[in-house]
Amino acid sequence: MGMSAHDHIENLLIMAESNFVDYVKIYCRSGKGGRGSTHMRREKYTPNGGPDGGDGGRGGHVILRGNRNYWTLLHLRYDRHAMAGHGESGSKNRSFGKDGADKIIEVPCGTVVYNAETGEYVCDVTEHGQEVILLKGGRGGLGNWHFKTATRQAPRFAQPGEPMQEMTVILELKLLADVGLVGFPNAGKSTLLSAISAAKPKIADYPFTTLEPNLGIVSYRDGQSFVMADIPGIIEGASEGKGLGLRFLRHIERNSLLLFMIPADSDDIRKDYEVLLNELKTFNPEMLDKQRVLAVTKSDMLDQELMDEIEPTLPEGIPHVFISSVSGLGISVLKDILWTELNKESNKIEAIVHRPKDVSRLQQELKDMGEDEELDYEYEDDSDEDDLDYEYEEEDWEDK
Ligand SMILES: Nc1nc2c(ncn2[C@@H]2O[C@H](COP(=O)(O)OP(=O)(O)OP(=O)(O)O)[C@@H](O)[C@H]2O)c(=O)[nH]1
Ligand SMILES: [Mg+2]
Repeated sequence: MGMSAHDHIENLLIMAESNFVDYVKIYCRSGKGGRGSTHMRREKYTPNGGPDGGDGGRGGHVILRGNRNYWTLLHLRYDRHAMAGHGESGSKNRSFGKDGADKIIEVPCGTVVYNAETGEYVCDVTEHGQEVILLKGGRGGLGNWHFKTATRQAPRFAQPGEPMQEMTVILELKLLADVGLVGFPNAGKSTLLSAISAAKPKIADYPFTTLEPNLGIVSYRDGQSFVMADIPGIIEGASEGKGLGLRFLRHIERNSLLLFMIPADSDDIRKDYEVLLNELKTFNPEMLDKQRVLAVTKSDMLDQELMDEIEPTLPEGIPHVFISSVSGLGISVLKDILWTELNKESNKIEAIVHRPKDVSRLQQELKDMGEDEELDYEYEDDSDEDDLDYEYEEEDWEDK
């Protein structure tokens, strides 16, 4: 049964609340360093025992860690303040203060971090287990005994801990796949993915069936495999924000190969190809550096004669194949082509430069995602006025 336009719009609205979270805004704060102690040793028979104040502990870092068990950023929606612990102050007997606890943020592989205020690229996490220190905890201050000199037997000062750092960041998920599917809505992208992988994306005869990206593992000969990403259809103007395309185009930024999919019943395959290409280029010119393959989909609708007629009109300089996910036509040839292209040395080096975000555009996207709330955090001043026998003086970090 078909779906009315109205139902369809409903569906698009539901998307805003979908579980596929590919943007999340969080406030991060590292821990400040504990300060050095200014303690003076005073024992019964050594009233002027000298300085014995220990060093402060390091403040906790805010660390991002790649975790292949996460596929979205959803879990972070409920944990928007990532705060590491403060280092504890040093104390007498040259005792070190305890280090503050690190705050580890588990993220899916393919997470890119931007500064929410400036839109600047900060870092990315691509590998399982990879750890990136997003914000460094402050170093602990040195205790007063470090500052004892021949002429200064009783330094009544110590170093303060280094301050904490804070930053509100946008985490963005860019799926990592080898092959990205590019096509207009209804081109048969999801059908292909379901035909050659175990993925079960929704398929239907109306546009924008796919509202969120799907990944599938395509097995090739001898136990080898590659990953294919099916994203929502792209329409003309997608790079300016039309349809769903823009939001998802970034998911194929990291694919090393793009499979263009244009149905056999298109009026002008070459023109459709140019439109798609142009959208990619407008979005990010580097997308054109990727290797491309063209599949003419739904070719079960064609006979050999028609294929021979269409063939010379296809765009030059790009491998093409007539396929049908329904009849199986051309599918193994397609896999051969994809495998060959993926393994070409020239296609392996895939270095997308993360450009800064256009902040105004980003704000709109965040608003659409419900990610535009203010996250500033008010924290209590928990500076610990502990066992100080003396007026506390600070030895600046710069001096050391
Ligand atoms: N005859 C024929 N129909 C196909 C073939 N592949 C897909 N279709 C049909 O084309 C329609 C669209 O297929 P989808 O796979 O949902 O298309 P899509 O490109 O994922 O579409 P969006 O998710 O909206 O972007 C469905 O009705 C499919 O059954 C094919 O090889 N032959
Ligand atoms: Mg689809």
